[in-house]
Amino acid sequence: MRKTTLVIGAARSGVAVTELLLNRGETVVLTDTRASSIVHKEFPQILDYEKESEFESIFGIQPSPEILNAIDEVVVSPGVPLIIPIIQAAYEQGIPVIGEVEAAYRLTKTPFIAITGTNGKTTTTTLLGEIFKASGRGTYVVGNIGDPITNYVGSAKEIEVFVTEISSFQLETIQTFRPRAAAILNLTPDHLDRHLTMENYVKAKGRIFENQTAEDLLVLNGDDELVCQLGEKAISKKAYFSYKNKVDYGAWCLNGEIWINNGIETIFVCHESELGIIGPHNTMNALAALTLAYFSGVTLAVIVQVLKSFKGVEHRLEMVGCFAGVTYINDSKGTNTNATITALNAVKEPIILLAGGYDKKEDYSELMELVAKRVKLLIVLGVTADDLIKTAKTKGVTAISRVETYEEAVACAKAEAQNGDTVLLSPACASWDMFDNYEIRGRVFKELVTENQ
Ligand code: UMA
Repeated sequence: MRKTTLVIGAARSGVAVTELLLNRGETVVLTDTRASSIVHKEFPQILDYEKESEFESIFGIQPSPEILNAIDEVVVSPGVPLIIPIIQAAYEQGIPVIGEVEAAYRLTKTPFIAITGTNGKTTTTTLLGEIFKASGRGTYVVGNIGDPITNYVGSAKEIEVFVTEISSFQLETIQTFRPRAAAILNLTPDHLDRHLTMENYVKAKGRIFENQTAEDLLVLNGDDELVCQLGEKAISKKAYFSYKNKVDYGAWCLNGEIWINNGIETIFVCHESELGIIGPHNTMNALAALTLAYFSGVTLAVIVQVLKSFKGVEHRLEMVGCFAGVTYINDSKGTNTNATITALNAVKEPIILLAGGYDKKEDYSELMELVAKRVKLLIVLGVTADDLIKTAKTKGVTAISRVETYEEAVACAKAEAQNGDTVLLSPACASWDMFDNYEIRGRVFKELVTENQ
């Protein structure tokens, strides 16, 4: 009997899974609450699938639990909350519910290196991917970074590697996923609208090592108490990275020098000032990538060469340009308060900050304390605008402009900025109230900044 899979969510992950399963000769029912016209426009290949008898689509509604009668397995996209009725009904009926990461993992022999944490995932994953590529190994940089793993499962070879960014949403729906090396970069509150409590969020993150054995490597931030506590539960071989202390097995940066200890000897890596990415948070990302790469067998010479040449990623403290003496920085990937605090600490004053977006129920107090000290004008927009203004006022922030659109936000920043200022887009919120994702938000910002310059 042909296996029939219900794929929930027709965006990047769901469409990639659908294609993989159809290519394997399986039957797929693909659903999305978005209207079919929108889904078809974004993924025109679905029109071709719809001509085949092995494919059915249900768009524009939440599918009724009755359809589960014909379903063997459910594959859910990361952005779909597991509380929706169809998923709850599947759990009740004992129908397996997995995510795209698990679906990919089961169908490949290519090993995984997985990186999670609240902030720095994208930079660390990209950097590690560059290190592996420079070592000559076939490398796929995939996952939450924006490119589903299932896109490459059909073609990836066993000797190659998946360097994978993994979110808490994706970890919620793994079962057997076992990365040969994994890292937890840091843990601060994020996505509490979905996970509800910090405990649930941390638990989801900890699933990254639940299938690891003593042969697998787990790299932990030695300066983050919560990460260390969580790591105690792992049976994996542990390595640490630190900006504060030397470690017995792993890497550290002290007095501007980066070192690694492999359990036998301590080796000098390079000076912090030689890294291509700047700021203490980026040094931590570099230490994590160094530790993962070194203990996965990449030579130190290759690692050091890439650590020195890698200049960072799009939407993460990305320099857009300097116009009329004003520096514009795109940090659209700053989707939580901690990311924005990090960004504010990394750029030079005077600062005009653009913030606001989808409401993840975060507390903005700490952020606004910093805004009061470092920001000359706060421009807010999006669903969280009122909450941001309310908290900002309690912390003594007075220079606030509220706008409705990105056009208005950038126009306001351009009008107010003077020679020497930094205009920073770092919303502290997800983009989903106004955009499909933070990449589109960042690109819109960059277009508005650069037009007519
Ligand atoms: N939908 C339903 N029913 C629902 C809810 C949603 O049908 O009840 C539909 C939506 O209309 C949408 C789809 O389900 O079309 C959900 O898709 P998705 O949001 O999972 O989108 P993808 O394009 O598959 O993107 C996902 C990740 N998105 C999220 O986790 C929200 C992408 O991470 C990831 O790059 C991609 O898979 C490939 O692996 C983005 C992200 O914002 C970058 N991640 C969060 C973050 O980094 O903070 C976790």
